[in-house]
Amino acid sequence: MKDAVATYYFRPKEGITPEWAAQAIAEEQTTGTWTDISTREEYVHYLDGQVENLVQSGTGYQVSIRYPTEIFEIGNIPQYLSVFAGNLFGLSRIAAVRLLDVEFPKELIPYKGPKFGIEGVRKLVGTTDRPHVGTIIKPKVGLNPEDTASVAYEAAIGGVDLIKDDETLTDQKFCPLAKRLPLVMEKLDQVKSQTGRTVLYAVNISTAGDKILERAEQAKEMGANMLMIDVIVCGFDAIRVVAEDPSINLPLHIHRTMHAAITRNREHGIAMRPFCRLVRMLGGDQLHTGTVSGKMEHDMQELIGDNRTLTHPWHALKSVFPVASGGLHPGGVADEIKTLGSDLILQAGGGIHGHPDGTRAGATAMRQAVDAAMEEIPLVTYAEDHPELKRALEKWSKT
Ligand code: CAP
Ligand code: MG
Repeated sequence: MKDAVATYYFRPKEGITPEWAAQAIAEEQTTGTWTDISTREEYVHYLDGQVENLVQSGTGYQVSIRYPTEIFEIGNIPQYLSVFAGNLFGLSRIAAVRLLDVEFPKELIPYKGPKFGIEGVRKLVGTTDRPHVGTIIKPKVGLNPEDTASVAYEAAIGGVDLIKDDETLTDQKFCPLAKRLPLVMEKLDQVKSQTGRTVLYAVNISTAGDKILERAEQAKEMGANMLMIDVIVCGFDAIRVVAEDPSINLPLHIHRTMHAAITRNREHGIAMRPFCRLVRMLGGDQLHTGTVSGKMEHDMQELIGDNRTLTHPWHALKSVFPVASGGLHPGGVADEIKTLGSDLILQAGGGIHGHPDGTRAGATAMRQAVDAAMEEIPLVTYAEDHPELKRALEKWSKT
């Protein structure tokens, strides 16, 4: 494949033909504008966008726009986004437009992708095929470093594979990163010596563009074994900058706070799919894509396709671990695995720390739910001789 091909859903306003609207998008994003211009010289036309496969789709239309590779500055993600996902969203004669996916030619991916990927993260934790269980320390802000570390210990000893900061916790006064990180790592070392298990801690290094590398380096020096970046608020290049630094060499957990402002509307904005591709090419090792059963809005088919985009072969880049998170609890685990498969991280904040018997029991209940699902035993049956799971199901569900 030589060119990049972006697929859009769109709905023109009344009186506007789909052909006109599709052409307007192609021109706005490449060599044209709203009117004829005398400066569009003949030699410029090799950069024109081409309209392809215009078809009806629901109450609107779907179209592919072929963008010549030469229009891109190789390796400049902000520039890529300006082409696929720039002015077109504001064109007033088009009522709604949503970028659904982008096919990238190899030439536009001058990146190494994930350093660890699913296999590498599994190797660190010591698993082969079961889903990983993660937790977000809750409350998301407010705990001091000592209590954060205690909660991390309880979750780790209870059985989680991954602990992460929440998106709004970075380096505030009440819980400075330089205090929190060593204390959490100390607890995880303790868990390692007690159980032999390695538990990852994704410390949130999200910050201003000119500071993120420094923060990643500090975290590495302080013993971090995983880093978390919030990709939409930090910008996609934040992943690249950290992933490409040879001195860091840590797996990257990619959270996506604010994505729903862009992805949620089924008619307008950008679907999660292109973001999955960008995160994979830029070097994220695990990425939130949503849950089947949880609290956040989702489209099931899009979710399944997003997870495939992360896990199926693509341009020889390592796969990315999809993270199911948001309102998840042990009662939902079987459905998640059934629909999304076992190359999955099941992450629960409230669903672990809200367990009637506390964090440790909550973590154990999540692991028990995973074991039950992997053995294809109904949760309620498994819960009969697994008290932590039983208590969780009593609180949240009996499925
Ligand atoms: C989950 C979470 C995550 C969401 C984000 C939260 O906590 O920490 O940020 O999962 O959603 O703050 O809601 P709970 P997504 O387990 O307590 O719900 O992964 O879809 O971006
Ligand atoms: Mg959160």
